[in-house]
Amino acid sequence: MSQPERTLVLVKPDGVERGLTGEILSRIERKGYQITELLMLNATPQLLAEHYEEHQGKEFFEPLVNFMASGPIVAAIFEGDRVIEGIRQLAGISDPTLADAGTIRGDLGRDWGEGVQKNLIHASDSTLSAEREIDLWFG
Ligand code: FUP
Repeated sequence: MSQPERTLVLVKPDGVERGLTGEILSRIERKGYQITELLMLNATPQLLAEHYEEHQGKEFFEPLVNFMASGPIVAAIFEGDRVIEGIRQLAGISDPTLADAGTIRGDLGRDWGEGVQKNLIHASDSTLSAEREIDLWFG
């Protein structure tokens, strides 16, 4: 039998600070996916630079890393068939002002007039990034 698909979810510092950790994890659990690992941590700039390596050099990179290092993050591994696509769908698009109602970012997120999108959740976007990111945060 093949391994169940896994993905990395981060409740970002804005989600933790606003008391939305339970709501966010609960939406994913209610969809039917299972948490197999869970931790709360303060991420170092080094970890965040690796996590967001594809964005190095972009204008939002430094504000993004500063934001992600600004408070505790809840990191989780979720598993289930097509969990990567499923959680990306639940999360909604990156821009929280424009994310569809019904999604985590659309229902709970907004713009705050800062140089970075505070959009509550990170979810891996492919099997390759899921394995890389799980290794980074839980390895
Ligand atoms: P996502 O896959 O939705 O997490 O989004 P990206 O990988 O494209 O971007 C990573 C993070 O960078 C986003 F969650 C928010 C932030 N970002 C900005 O702050 N400004 C931008 O113009 C693009 C992304």
